[in-house]
Amino acid sequence: MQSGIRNSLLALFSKAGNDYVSGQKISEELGCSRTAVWKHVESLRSEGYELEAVRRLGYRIVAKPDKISENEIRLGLDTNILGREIHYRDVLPSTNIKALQLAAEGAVEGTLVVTDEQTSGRGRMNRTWHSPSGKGVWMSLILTPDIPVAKTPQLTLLTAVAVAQALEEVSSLQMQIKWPNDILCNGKKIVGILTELQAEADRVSSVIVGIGINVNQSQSDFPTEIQSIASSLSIEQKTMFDRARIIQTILKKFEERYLEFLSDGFKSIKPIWESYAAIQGKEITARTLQGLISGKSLGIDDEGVLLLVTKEGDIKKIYSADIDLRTS
Ligand code: BTX
Repeated sequence: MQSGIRNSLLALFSKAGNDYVSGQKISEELGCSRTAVWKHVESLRSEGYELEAVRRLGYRIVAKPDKISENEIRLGLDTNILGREIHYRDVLPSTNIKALQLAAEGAVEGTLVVTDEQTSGRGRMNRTWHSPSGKGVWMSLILTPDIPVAKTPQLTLLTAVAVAQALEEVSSLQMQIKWPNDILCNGKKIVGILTELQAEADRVSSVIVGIGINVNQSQSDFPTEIQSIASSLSIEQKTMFDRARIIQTILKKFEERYLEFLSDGFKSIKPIWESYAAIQGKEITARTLQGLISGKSLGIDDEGVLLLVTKEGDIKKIYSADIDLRTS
């Protein structure tokens, strides 16, 4: 089926929601014969759509394949900047690596790189991010904000806020953000964020925001070494989720927060971030490149830097670290 016809047909079903769309209506809207309508419906079925056909009423979609193609993401996407270019591949080594390459080639702001499976998914400091096929959202956004390099860590916090808001909307689960880049659900890691940068002098030329979300994994899908720290939306909510819808919701929330950030700066993000903060007032240890610093978290300052008060009463600013919650 031609992609134009396929998109129009899916748009018709999408508009109808749970209602049936008659064969007559489809043939009128698509400008094709009734026999062609039947062929198009069969072709959707072969892609994994389940369509119910009822005499005199018509057709309706009862189940969509859990696929993330460019079309699935575009259909129903409600944004102006984010996702105007979508680069989808079934398999990529890492969406961040691909996005860095596309950005260097001049990709437009808002370009989305997304894949079903990563073979070399990356975490911070060259750690591995487990990204199996068919189970998660592995995506990167290319942004070109006109901001100094020093402000880019704020984009990691902005991303965490937008993703937490989107996941709460689609799942009704409660999210928490562990500074700077983890999103937790019931104390387990559900999302990782990796922000990478291309800069000239002190100005940003592009920021790659990589987002990894565990969506439909069961506990045994995780490698043993992370089974006790990782979880997925599906494990927590005991249902499966539509990954294309998750991506659409993230792009929508992200665009809202990003436009606020560009016009008002980090102060528009800070209070929302604080409402999700998992470590506020808690005893923590920050593992920084310079060594361990322990104390009580005072939250973030107006620039998004983590503040910590040691037991000697010194206030330390933490720019980059892994955070451990202290139990003793
Ligand atoms: P991070 O360094 O904070 O976390 C990496 C650590 O998290 C690993 O060492 C491991 O312990 C644990 N881990 C690995 N995989 C998973 C998983 N699926 N769920 C929960 N915990 C896990 C976090 O780095 C940043 C991750 C960003 C991933 C996205 S995916 C799209 C984009 N492309 C890419 O290569 N990376 C980003």
